[in-house]
Amino acid sequence: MRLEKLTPARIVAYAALLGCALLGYLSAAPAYAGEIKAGDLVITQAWSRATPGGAKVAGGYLTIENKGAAADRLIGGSGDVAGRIEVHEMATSNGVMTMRALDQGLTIEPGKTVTLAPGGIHLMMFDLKSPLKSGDKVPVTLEFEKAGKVTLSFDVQGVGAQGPKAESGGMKMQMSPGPSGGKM
Ligand SMILES: [Cu+2]
Repeated sequence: MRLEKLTPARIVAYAALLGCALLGYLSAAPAYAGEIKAGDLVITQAWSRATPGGAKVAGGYLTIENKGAAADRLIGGSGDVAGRIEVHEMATSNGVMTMRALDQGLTIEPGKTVTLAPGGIHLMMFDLKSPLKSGDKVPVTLEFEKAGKVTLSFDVQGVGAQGPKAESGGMKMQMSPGPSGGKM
């Protein structure tokens, strides 16, 4: 009989295997480990880029999902890493890349997911106190109109990174197609 093969020892072995598979899955999906909930908002994929040379500015990128019934707004941020953090928008007009501060903040409509990414809307960190190095986790406090203050860490990637590391397929699907060819 086939069932004879399923000895207790074998069951333990299977369980161990399953455990390893699960662990492997978890470590391959850091997006979930880095998920931060604040009120109706779910924030994932907070990342930044290493700063070359003596650069005093850096971008901050993240994905914000609004699971609530009312709009919220990302107003700004603060952190020890930078003298000042603003919400910025980058756009190309007549072939020229321009960047401006969103004085009214960034609205996240209910039921919508907004991704801050290179080439589009981003957080701008000014007057960096020290260079960002790949592998760093930079704590920053974001301020939302309704959800209030939310502290998270930017995962610092390499200088030329265009996205957060180890994106799972599922997360990629949720990301809106940002403007192409963005530099930051
Ligand atoms: Cu900017």
